[in-house]
Amino acid sequence: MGKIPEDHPRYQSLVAREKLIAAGELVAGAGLIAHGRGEAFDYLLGEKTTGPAYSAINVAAELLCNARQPVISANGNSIALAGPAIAELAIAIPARVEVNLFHRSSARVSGLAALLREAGIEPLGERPDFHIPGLASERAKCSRAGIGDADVVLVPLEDGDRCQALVDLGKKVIAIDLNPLSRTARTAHVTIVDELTRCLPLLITAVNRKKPAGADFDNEKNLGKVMEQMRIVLKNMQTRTGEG
Ligand code: PTJ
Repeated sequence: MGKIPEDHPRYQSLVAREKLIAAGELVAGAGLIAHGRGEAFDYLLGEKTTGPAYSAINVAAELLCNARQPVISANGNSIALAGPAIAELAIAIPARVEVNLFHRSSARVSGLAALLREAGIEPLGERPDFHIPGLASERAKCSRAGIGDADVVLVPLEDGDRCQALVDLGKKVIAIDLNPLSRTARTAHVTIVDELTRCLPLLITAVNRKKPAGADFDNEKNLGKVMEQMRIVLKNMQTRTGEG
């Protein structure tokens, strides 16, 4: 990783980019594009965890802790950006982690699994023995002992088709996605609209606290509140630049 000065105003963002680049082919080419889209939405959130994201984090923590078989589905971007935090979350819940890729190759799966082993957990995903019905992409290939039998699945940086397929299979889906307009965000039962590396430590804290989050969470309404936050950020920007 090139030396990034810690006082650079965009330090965190530059570190994230370097991590994705340093992962080489373990991150899909399309993963870099997906990251850029995420960054654009993060600007609209003021690059901060919002109130609605905190609500979703608390509900997600409760769902994961109360699940019969919680599973964290991890892809190239999520492991390159946050492998150790994913491992820490899995241990805290406790949950299994499954490497599940859209752009699947055995080299990528085993390389990403090795990164998770370095982070201290034994992941699933290298020997798929279950097929998610109704899904044409390679993401359909998964493990019965993981996503196949899971009742709650946490999916950071998801593609909308698989989110829908998991919901159709009767699973509770928690998404982490900076884009509140995405199909994933709108299909999941609980969507944390926040940056992955920013919200994982908060999710770990919420899991460890084990505080009931309340049963009246409505994902659609919560997404509406996120969009309202974006509107406020834009309005404040306009005012600051004298265009308001
Ligand atoms: O590793 P693979 O082969 O499984 O491929 C992974 C990618 C990311 C290429 C694949 O899942 C994909 O194409 O995803 P999408 O459909 O582009 O969706 C990614 C979503 O994640 C977008 O809505 C982005 O806004 C969002 N996103 C990107 N970076 C982050 C993020 N959300 C939270 N934190 C981020 N760091």
